Amino acid sequence: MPTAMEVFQSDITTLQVDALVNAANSSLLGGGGVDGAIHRAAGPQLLAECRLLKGCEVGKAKITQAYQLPAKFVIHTVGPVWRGGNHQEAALLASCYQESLKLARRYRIKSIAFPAISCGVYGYPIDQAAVVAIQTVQLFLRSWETKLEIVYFVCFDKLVFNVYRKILGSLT
Ligand code: AR6
Repeated sequence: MPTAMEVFQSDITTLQVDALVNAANSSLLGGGGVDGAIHRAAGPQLLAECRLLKGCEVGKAKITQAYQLPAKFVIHTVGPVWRGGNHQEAALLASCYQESLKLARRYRIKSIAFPAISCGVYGYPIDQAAVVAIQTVQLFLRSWETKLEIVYFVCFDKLVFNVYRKILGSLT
């Protein structure tokens, strides 16, 4: 069975999936946006485990437990800050999705939910970021055998949801 990809408008912290992806910063010690929401919902044990990880580079990913969240794991990845598009932003953003999916594969994860990494505070234009997100996930799933049954792209607002839906629709 091929892995399904679905777009969802929701607060990612409410989802009962094997893994949630967090759009973190390189300290992994929390912040605003989706990172803040995940830490608030998971509780202080998440921050305690994150402290042991000693940070994370842009484009890389690290995994923790999910504590009070309904998910089983949190995969923390650090997206690039948008600096006009000529600073490896697309490659680094693609790497966030690849490295998160590599961890999902290693942990035999069946369902994973991605937020729109870098599209908030980090300023990545959503229409470009959504193409990178969807194409990278699609390529990974074609290239590697995984236990993944479903990949969710979770959009907080309608605008982001509509962009993803249009791009996914144009591919199928
Ligand atoms: N569920 C799903 N998506 C959300 C949620 C939520 N609860 N909250 C926000 N979003 P951002 P970034 C969307 O700023 O751009 C943090 O301070 C949001 O609408 O969370 O990668 C970190 O610590 C947007 O579309 O992440 C870093 O310092 C998307 O998630 C920095 O922000 C990403 O927005 C990372 O910035």
